[in-house]
Amino acid sequence: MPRSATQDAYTPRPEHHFTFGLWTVGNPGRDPFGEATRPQIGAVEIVHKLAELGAYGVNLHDNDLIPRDASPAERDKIVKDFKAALQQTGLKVPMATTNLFGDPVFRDGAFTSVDAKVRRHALQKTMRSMDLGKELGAFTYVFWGGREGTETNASKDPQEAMKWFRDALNFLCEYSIAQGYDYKFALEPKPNEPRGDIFLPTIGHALALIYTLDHPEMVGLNPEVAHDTMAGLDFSHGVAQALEAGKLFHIDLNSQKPGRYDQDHRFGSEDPKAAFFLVKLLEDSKWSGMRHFDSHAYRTEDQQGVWDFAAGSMRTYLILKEKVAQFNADTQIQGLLADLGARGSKAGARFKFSNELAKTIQNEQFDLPAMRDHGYAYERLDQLTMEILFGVR
Ligand code: GCO
Ligand code: MN
Ligand code: MN
Repeated sequence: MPRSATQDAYTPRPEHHFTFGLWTVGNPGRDPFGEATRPQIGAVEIVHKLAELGAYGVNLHDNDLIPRDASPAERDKIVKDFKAALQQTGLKVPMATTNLFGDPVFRDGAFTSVDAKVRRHALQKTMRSMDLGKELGAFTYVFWGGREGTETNASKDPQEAMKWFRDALNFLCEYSIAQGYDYKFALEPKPNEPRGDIFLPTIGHALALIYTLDHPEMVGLNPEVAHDTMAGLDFSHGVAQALEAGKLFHIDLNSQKPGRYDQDHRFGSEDPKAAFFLVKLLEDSKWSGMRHFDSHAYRTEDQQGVWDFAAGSMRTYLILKEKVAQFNADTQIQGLLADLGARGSKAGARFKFSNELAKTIQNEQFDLPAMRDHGYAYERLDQLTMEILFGVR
């Protein structure tokens, strides 16, 4: 048993639906300035360790499991061994995706490369990877367009690139339907890295594209904490907008300091307050999706550090979930929220146009001096929230 897997109220279990990517715990610590700092952990070993730690599933890119140049016989053997490990442990593969960024052929993008042959190859690779995902039981298919973008806008017409991107998604939706795969597609926005600028940089950009597709009902979002935080945005607001639109199909949990490279740190480690409000949003709305960690251990770590990182990610989520329950049961906090409710913050307190209501509002007399004087008590509310987070309440 790894040293971090203590048995207490925060011990993860499969029903919590925590998942990791093969590429996350499998990250060997390579970065643009230095080589790997720990050996690559094999897929079968990852499956056994994650199951031991209480995870529900493991997700993958095609090439996390099957090396690029594997022969068909090698492929079949790798898939067979991987499936046997899943069978033995009960671990699931809820999500699959394609590596459309590692091979130099994708240096100018995959679905938005100016080279039409590259765009066709990207479709071929994705269709094969969708076949693999289905073979492993995946029902969500993620599209992270890491190389879809530019360093110089002299290179391609961004309007044309949007059309290529849309064509690819339409094509692959049809492929999923034709094969009877029943996939839900989840677009993952990111502002930059590895391209200087990436197309569909935010949740809002991706959402807007979805409604122009042939099958908007098949396509939603896979937002990531780090990516919105890099852009200086409030991640919970983006996730809320996706949720409200019924478009939160998947989520990448991790942690990030604003204004940096994509750090992909352990969930909750950089901004516990933002992580708390994210967990609150997901739990209060009873969102049924997978709690996926797209993050990796610090480069300083050896293999034990990787398992400490994985256990810590799940543990932090469960600790924050308990804090959410505490917030929701706190009489002082609920009293302050009831005051806001009485002022009209309750769900459903909305205005819908009718001629009659328009007339009423036109003739309404407002006590503006009193309204101007009335504070909101958010200082008290936030301090009480912080005291819950600090553990003194
Ligand atoms: C990143 C991305 C990736 C994607 C992954 C799945 O670190 O920049 O988040 O990790 O999530 O490739 O598509
Ligand atoms: Mn990331
Ligand atoms: Mn991600």
